[in-house]
Order: sequence, then C-alpha cells, then structure tokens
Amino acid sequence: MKTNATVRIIGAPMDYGANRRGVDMGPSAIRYAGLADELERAGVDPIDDGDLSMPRAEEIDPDTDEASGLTSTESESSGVENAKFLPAIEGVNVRLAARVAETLADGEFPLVLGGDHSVAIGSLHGSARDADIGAIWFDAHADLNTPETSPSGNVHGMPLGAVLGRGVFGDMDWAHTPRLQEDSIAYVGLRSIDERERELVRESEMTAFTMSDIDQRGMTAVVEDALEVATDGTDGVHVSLDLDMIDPKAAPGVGTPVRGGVTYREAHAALETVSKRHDRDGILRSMDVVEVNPILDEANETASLAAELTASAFGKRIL
Ligand code: HAR
Ligand code: MN
Ligand code: MN
Ligand code: MN
Repeated sequence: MKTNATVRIIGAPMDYGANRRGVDMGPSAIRYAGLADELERAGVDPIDDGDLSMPRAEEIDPDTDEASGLTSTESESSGVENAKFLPAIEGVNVRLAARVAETLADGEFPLVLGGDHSVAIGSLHGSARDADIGAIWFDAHADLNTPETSPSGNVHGMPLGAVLGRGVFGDMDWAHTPRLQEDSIAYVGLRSIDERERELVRESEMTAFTMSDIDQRGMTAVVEDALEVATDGTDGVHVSLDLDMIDPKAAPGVGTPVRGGVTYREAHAALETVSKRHDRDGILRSMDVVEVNPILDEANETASLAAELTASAFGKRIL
C-alpha cells in the first residue's frame, strides 16, 4: 500500500456458506486481535465501517428463506437445492459488492473481513465492477464447485464457480464477473480438492500452486509467479486469504482445517511478497480475510495471525 492510503475495513459476518457456525464471529475476533493497530504500524490509515447487517442463520427459515422471500418451491425450481442458503448469500453479497465498489470509487482500499469464503463473491464482484482484475486465492481448497458438483451444498466451496459464471446458481447470475478472467487467477496452498473439482481445476485456465509446489520451490518464488499471473493484462489484484491455507498447528481456528498446510513463516513470506510487489507497481486493489472461526480457535491465535498477515500485506516489515 502506498503509505497514507486509507484502508476501509468492511465486516461481513456471514456464515451461511459454511457447514458450522462460528465464522460469523470472525470480524469481531480479527478486530479484537488488534487489526487496526497492526495496520497503523504498517503505515496505513484504517477506517472501520463496522459490519454489514444480516440475520443470523438461525433466524432464516430454511423452508421459506425469509431473507429473500423465495419459497422452497421457487428455490428448487431455480436449481439451487444443492446450494444451502443461496438466496440469503446472494442478498448479502449484493450489498457487499456495492460497498466494495463504492470504497474503490472513493479512492480507498476495501478490506473485507469474513465470514465464510462465500463473501468473496461480493468482494470480487465489487472489485471488478470498474476494472479488470486478477486474483490470488490463498487456500487449502479450490472453491470451484457449483451446485451440480458440490459434495456438501456449502457455498463457501463454490465462490470461484459463481464468479466465473459456471454452473447454475439460481437467481445469482449477476455474480458472474466478466472483468475477472480465469487466466488471471492463481491458487496458492491447495491440498484438499474434491474428486469432481479436480477435473474442473485441471481443465480451467487458472494457475494452481499446490503445497508440493511450495515444498519444491519455496513460498516466495511461488507467490512471485502467482503475482505474474494475476497482474498480466489486469488493472489490479484481489487477494483472497482463506486462513485454512495455513497449517492447523498455527491456525487452528478455521471451520475446515486440513493438515499439511503452510507454516507461520511461510504465510508471512507470502503476504510480504505481495506487499513488496505492491511497493514497486501498486498492484494491490482489494483483499478479503476469511474463514476465521473463533469457536474453534485457541486464545484467538488464528484471528491474531489474520491481523498480522494483513499487516504484512500492507507493508509491515521486521526492520
Ligand atoms: N470442497 C469442499 C466442499 O465443496 C469443502 C470446501 C470448503 N471449505 C472452505 N473453503 N473452507 O475454502 O464442500
Ligand atoms: Mn476457501
Ligand atoms: Mn479453504
Ligand atoms: Mn488474460
């Protein structure tokens, strides 16, 4: 981040896309861990927008989906029966996308705090409203399912499927984001991919850096390559940081932990590499930090790591 740039923190405490409650408390936990202070130490000027308002999952009637007014019959006929809470997720993401786009139009940097990874549908859509963007997807998972391929029906496993216009997401066709092209997306940290999803990733034009690539080449080289993918022919980069990229030993507070993840230091190296490229070329455009689950965390350790990594992305250095 160019120093003095204003970072607008937008809380998106949505857990409708995950299979367990708890990630709705992610924004609070990351703030409590000292995000604003960390950002100030990194030389940026944070402004906190607070959280987007939304009903708790228990308040949404699963039969009528009151959040959208759709009846279950309509939901089924629109083909979303294998995408739980889809109308409610759509409702939140429409508002989130607008907030992100307005923030950029005001010359500020949108930093979205999830919430489960389905909030990336809104942050990506907002970021790509007035620009061609690339994306770096830091994650153990590929999140490329559609309602047709998902083994779980959980939309946090589908955000890239939605924004790339794949599959049938009911009425959520708007989520297809033409100013984000597949060949401008790079995954970093993959190690848990569903059987049908594997084919989707292989056949896609996305670039996938798995844990094996990180083992063999080191995190810095991998992220430098990921940045080449995401900056080539684009106006800026969205960084989507799913905390389950990191090994559960260092980041236990996530809904879907997968062993064999990146270490604490590798995670910092990843975000520092983004920051160094940004210092040179001003490439960083928007970011989300998702899947922190304080219920499963140990003494807010994962939320603290989320705050630290965000500061690393914005230029915090050891010396
Ligand atoms: N691939 C699995 C599914 O679709 C689980 C993926 C979701 N987990 C996440 N997203 N935390 O990265 O259900
Ligand atoms: Mn994810
Ligand atoms: Mn994940
Ligand atoms: Mn291209």
